[in-house]
Amino acid sequence: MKKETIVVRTGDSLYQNKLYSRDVVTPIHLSSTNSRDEIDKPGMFEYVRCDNPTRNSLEHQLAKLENAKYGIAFASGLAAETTILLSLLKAGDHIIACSDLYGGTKRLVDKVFNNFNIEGSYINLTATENLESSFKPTTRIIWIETPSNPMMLLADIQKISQIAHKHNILVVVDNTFLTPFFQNPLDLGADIVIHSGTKYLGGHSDVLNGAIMLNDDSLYEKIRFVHTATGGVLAPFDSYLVMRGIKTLAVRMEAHQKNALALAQFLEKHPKVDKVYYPGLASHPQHSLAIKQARGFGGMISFELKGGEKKVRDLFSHLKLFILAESLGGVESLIEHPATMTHVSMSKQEQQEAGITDSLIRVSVGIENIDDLIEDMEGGLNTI
Ligand code: P1T
Repeated sequence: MKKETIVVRTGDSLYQNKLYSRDVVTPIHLSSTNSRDEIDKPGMFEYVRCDNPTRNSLEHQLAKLENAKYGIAFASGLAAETTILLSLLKAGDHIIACSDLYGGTKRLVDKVFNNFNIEGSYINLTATENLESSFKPTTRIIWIETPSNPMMLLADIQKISQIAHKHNILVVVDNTFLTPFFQNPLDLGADIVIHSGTKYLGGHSDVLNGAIMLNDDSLYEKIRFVHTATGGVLAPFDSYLVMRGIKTLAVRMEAHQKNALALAQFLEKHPKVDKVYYPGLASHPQHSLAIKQARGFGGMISFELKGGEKKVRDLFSHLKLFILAESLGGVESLIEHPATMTHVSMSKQEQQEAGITDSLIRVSVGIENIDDLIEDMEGGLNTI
């Protein structure tokens, strides 16, 4: 099945023709518990934290989307990340991640897991030549965002997986930015894919959720156990919202990408813009890797404005269509300042090392008419 069919049909396929009502759309099963015939004879479902028909339908669909054997739905992207770290690490272990990763992920490792003697190292994963020199005997996981948030750097999933596996290190890829519509990390050798489904999977800025997809049976058992044991699971109503969002993932991603490319090309030519970071531009240093490992470039752009934070504030105050807000991946265009918003939990020095300057702006390009978006941006840039 092609992605356009998977997004529309697989979520409901577990239920179609099976319920007495013959619903075309999976119902929201709100029951928090399920009856059984005898004490030792539960039915397929026992208790909502363990399994739920609506959530299971979404999980079935999540797996199909990433060409995976298993999908697991979480209450947030960070709940998914926490569950991976709790399932696979123990005190004394070490994890390597890209230097510009979502600030909340870095905070989770450095300010929560660090209390349990888990250590994080943050390195540039665009080059793989020196990767092995950053390995320690205790390194268990390489955590990749590609494209990374917010610098839009790419990491070669296939190469990194080959190197990591020689050392029995697991590769986790956060596929939030490209979504399974454009990129399937498991097919490139990664062990686990995670998503903040709050972004493109949900797609309408109205539901917090996270996902893990993977193939390995024993990793699945470990992660599923912690999912149930710690309880960061996705609620039935939210599972329904994510499934509803996924049905339009294919058309939305095409539209996001078309608009993002046009806006990136416009920004690249504007005299008040210093640099544009978008993997779909020929000027992106890893444009050829983007073409090699993904089927698209996505809808996220970052750019440097000339003139620093004051100019950024000026620009934001003149924009009418771009909404000043954190998050990304909804149908509406959002704009933000990583240094003071999404990545504020990083120290100034960490921001500098990651390339997050005071002039950096991140845009989640929506699916509005591109002429309106460019007119708004042009008006703002010409006024400051
Ligand atoms: O917000 P939550 O669903 O818990 O997901 C966390 C997360 C994980 N991975 C990536 C790449 C992310 O971008 C995020 C959340 N990011 C934002 C809220 C943001 O504005 O970048």
